[in-house]
Parts: sequence; C-alpha cells; structure tokens
Amino acid sequence: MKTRVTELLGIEYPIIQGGMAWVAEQHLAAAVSNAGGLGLIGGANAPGEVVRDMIRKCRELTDKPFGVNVMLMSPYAPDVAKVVVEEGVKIVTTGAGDPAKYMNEWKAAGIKVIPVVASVAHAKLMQKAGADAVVAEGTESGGHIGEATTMTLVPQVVDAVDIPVIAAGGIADGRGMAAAMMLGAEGVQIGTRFVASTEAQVDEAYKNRIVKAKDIDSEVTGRSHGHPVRCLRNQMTREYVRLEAEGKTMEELEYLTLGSLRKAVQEGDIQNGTVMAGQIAGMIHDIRSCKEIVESINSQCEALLHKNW
Ligand code: TUI
Repeated sequence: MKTRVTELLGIEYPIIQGGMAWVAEQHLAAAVSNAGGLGLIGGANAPGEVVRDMIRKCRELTDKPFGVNVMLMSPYAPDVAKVVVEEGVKIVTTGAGDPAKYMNEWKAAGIKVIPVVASVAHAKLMQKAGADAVVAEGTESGGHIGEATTMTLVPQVVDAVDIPVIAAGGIADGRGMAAAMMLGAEGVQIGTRFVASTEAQVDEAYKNRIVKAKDIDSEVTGRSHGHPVRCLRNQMTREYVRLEAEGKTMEELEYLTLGSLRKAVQEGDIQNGTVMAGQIAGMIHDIRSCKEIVESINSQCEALLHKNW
C-alpha cells in the first residue's frame, strides 16, 4: 500500500507506532520499524540526555527509519527539541501542545514534522506552520486526549488540509485501518495494540490487563481539570473520579497520579498505577510480535479495501 505517508517517511506500510510515555523506548520502536512500519521513541517527560541515549540505542537495533515524539507539556521539551536536531533524527511527531516555536529549527534541519492534533483548527495552523503531515487523534486514544471521535475528526481534518492525514484512536486491526483509509487518512497511528506486543518493555501485568480488558473498562480522569487522560479503570481511577466529582483540584489529587504511569509500566502495579490504554483495548486478546501485528493489520486492511461489496 503506497500513500503519501509511506513516501514521506520511506516506510513499507503506512502504520506508525504511537510515541507512548514510558512504553515507546528503543526496543519497541526498532521492532516496529524492522517490521516495515514507523517506530517512535517517546520523549514523554524524560530529560534530553535520556532521549539521546534511546535514539543511539535504537540506531543499533535498526537501520530503518524511526522517529521521536516530543511531548510538549514536558519541562524537558526544549531540551528534547534540540537533541533531535543534534542526533540527526529525520522524523518528529509532537503531542499535547503546539510545536510552532520549534518548527523553523526542525524544518531547517531537514526533519519531517508531524504534529498530533485533536481539532481542525490546530490541523490548519500546523499546515500553515510547515508541518509535513498531521496525526488526527480521536478521543478513543489512550493517554492525554481531545474531545472529537476518530470517526468525526479524521474526515473533517482531511477536508481542511492538503497535507497527508494519519488517523489515530481506536485502531488496532485491519478493519479499523481500512475504515480510517475510507475516511481519507493515508496512514494510521497505533498505540495500545503495540503495548500488548512481545517486544514492548512493559510489565506482563500491564499487557495482561489490556488482554483482559472489556469494552466498558475505559475511564477518563481529569476531565473537570481540563487534562483528560484515558486509561483502564482500577482502584486509582475509581478514587480519582470520586474525588474529582467532590470538587478536588488537580493539585489535591496529584498524590494519586505522580509517578503512577511508571508504577504500572515498570512495576506492574495495575491497581494503583495509571494503565493508559485506548478504548480499543477490549478488542485485543493476545500478545503478539510487532511483525505479526504490522503484517496482519496491513493484509487485513488491503483485503477489505479490495473486497467487492
Ligand atoms: O499527547 C498525547 N497523548 C499523551 S501525552 C501523555 S504524557 C502525560 N502523562 C500524564 C498526564 C498527561 C500527559 C500521555 N498521552 N496525544 C497527542 C495529543 N495531543 N492529543 C491531544 C493533543 C493536543 C491537545 C491540545 C494537541 C494540541 C493541543 O492544543 C494545541 C494548542 O494550541 O496548544
């Protein structure tokens, strides 16, 4: 399947791995890139030097293209923005904010810049600022989310910009990918399905929580604070949502979320930790290699798009 996204990124399949905090490190990124998709290293809240180290280690694991996601709410975002230039990274995606102030420096360095957007207005701004493509991320996604669904956001962004659109949120198999392509997307970004992969350096308890998740297990914390985060329901989210309804502020509830993603990803504490995952977790029933995931999604998608209805 050739699209402007495969051409732009020099990849075989238009499948991009999400730049997930604490999850998207060099082993996962290299595995997705080696499978013919685009692996991403997630800068998340890590200092620039930690990201530099992950980039160098990823180069040892793959000679295929890979990228870095710069999480713009991070206090280290300005450092990470410099590190990607110094390390000669060719592809950068951004999340959780507006990357406009880095755009000129990145473009001058020959970096392909792909901001993640959650609205048409932001997509248009990004095109004007020189973005090479955008990821239109629906509210089905795990982690920090916007309001619009993938089904409604993708076609509206496709109509609003000329650059290629990559769909994200709620996609974990070839059916979801085919649907996204029918909405006008030229590629997909996938997160949760890659967490439940053999190569993800994530505690088995976290992976198994995704495998066991049901359709209604998804919860959003922080809506009333203007910082909605989607994860799987557990003891922590129940407590958070209860206290949030009582009017507790984000600062008052920080004791529940400080370091909580690391707790879940690295220690496997899926009751007190934050188990970020998208709404599609309920459809994921097994842990598979990145190669199997990428190839099965692509082949199922191609078969569906060629079907004579
Ligand atoms: O960034 C994400 N997802 C994330 S970041 C993250 S790290 C984190 N950890 C704990 C609490 C909060 C965050 C976990 N998941 N997705 C991309 C994304 N970007 N979704 C929505 C947006 C977005 C939202 C508002 C992009 C831009 C924006 O406003 C634009 C502006 O003008 O500021």
